[in-house]
Amino acid sequence: MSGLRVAVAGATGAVGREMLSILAERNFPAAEVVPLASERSEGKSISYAGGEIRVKRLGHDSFEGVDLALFSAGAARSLEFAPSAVKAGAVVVDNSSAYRMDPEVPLVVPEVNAGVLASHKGIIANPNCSTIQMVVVLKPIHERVGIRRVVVSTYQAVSGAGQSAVDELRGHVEAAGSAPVSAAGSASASGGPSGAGEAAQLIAFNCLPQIDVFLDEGDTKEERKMVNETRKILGVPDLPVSATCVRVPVYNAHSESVNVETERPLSPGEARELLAAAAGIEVIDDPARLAYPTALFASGHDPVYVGRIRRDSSVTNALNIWIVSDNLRKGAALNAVQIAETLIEMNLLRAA
Ligand code: 25A
Ligand code: L14
Repeated sequence: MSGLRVAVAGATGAVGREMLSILAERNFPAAEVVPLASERSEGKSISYAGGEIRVKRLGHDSFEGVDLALFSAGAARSLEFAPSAVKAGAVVVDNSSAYRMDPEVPLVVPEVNAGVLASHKGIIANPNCSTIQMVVVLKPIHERVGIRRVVVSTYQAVSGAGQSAVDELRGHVEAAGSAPVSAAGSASASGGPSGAGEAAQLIAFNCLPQIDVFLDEGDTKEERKMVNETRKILGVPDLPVSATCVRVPVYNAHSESVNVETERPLSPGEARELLAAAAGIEVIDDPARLAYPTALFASGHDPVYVGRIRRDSSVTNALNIWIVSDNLRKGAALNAVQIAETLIEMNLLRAA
């Protein structure tokens, strides 16, 4: 069998490594996988499908003969190199925020809006992880009863900020094992240890109400992304969405508390049935057995897990929902590979 030539830009990062393992695990029709990263990683071996492949340096000339390029090396690298990949004839699935709000670029979660892939012009954007797991749940509710407003608070794992942030949390936890960490003494005068440049305070044993940079109105960029991307994916440009994004000392998998106000009533029982039947969702919701999804449970798995579905009686039609998913998988690498699989099914990417 021939198969596709697939490049992974940022292959040595937290998301890039996950992309390689998901491609192998799902038997993606790849004849060859080319791992690309910075000069730091050039020449290193990286495991893929039980073997080892050699990392090459990402450059403008990396994409000759490449059919599909998965990018996860940050927005700056996507802006610089994705156009070269498209020029060379590749279809790009970009995991960064670089092109998401570009009206020419489809922003896709296959369970929600696969149809918009038909209009792609070479680049397809993979949404923000927190947005993906929320819209998978919002879509069936919106179709059934119409969504009037969404209020979400996130509990985001450090893996979202990359491998270095995971290493940093591990370092803090290990340091605390040998010497007590005091709340007052932990963050240094210079601002303390930092994650991917955004966390000026200790993340271990703490919750930081800041993900990405602050914007003019006091929102963070992560909060703004959740609002704008949710509207674009659901195709409701003026949908009222309010987000608060919080980093918590969890290694992997994001959790979210979501309040959904709807046009028409939807009982918790009906919502459970509706969501259990929806693609990509698993409902775990049995308070009598203390059954609800958690980050530790979701990490390493594909579904978007939903639980704690209950009525919010403070308004006429509203539900509270707890949503958990692996941010490196459905929130990033898995969704990107599913986009590629959907492109093949829709004959939008040269079939293998
Ligand atoms: O630059 P930005 O816009 O701030 O974005 C980069 C950040 O975004 C993360 C990414 O995670 C990084 O923290 N990221 C991107 N998309 C994401 C998403 N959807 C996302 N996080 C969550 N969800 P990362 O650090 O795990 O991965 C970075 C990958 O990008 C490659 N890369 C970086 N610069 C590059 C480049 N590739 C090509 N050209 C460039 N100029 C990077 O490759 C990695 O694959 P690498 O070779 O630089 O990384 C090798 C190892 O080195 C570690 N590392 C990272 N930073 C440093 C470092 N080591 C030493 N010093 C550093 N400053 C990495 O953890 C990796 O293991
Ligand atoms: O926009 O740090 O895809 O948890 C994904 C990871 C934003 C930040 C994105 C995190 C990034 C987020």
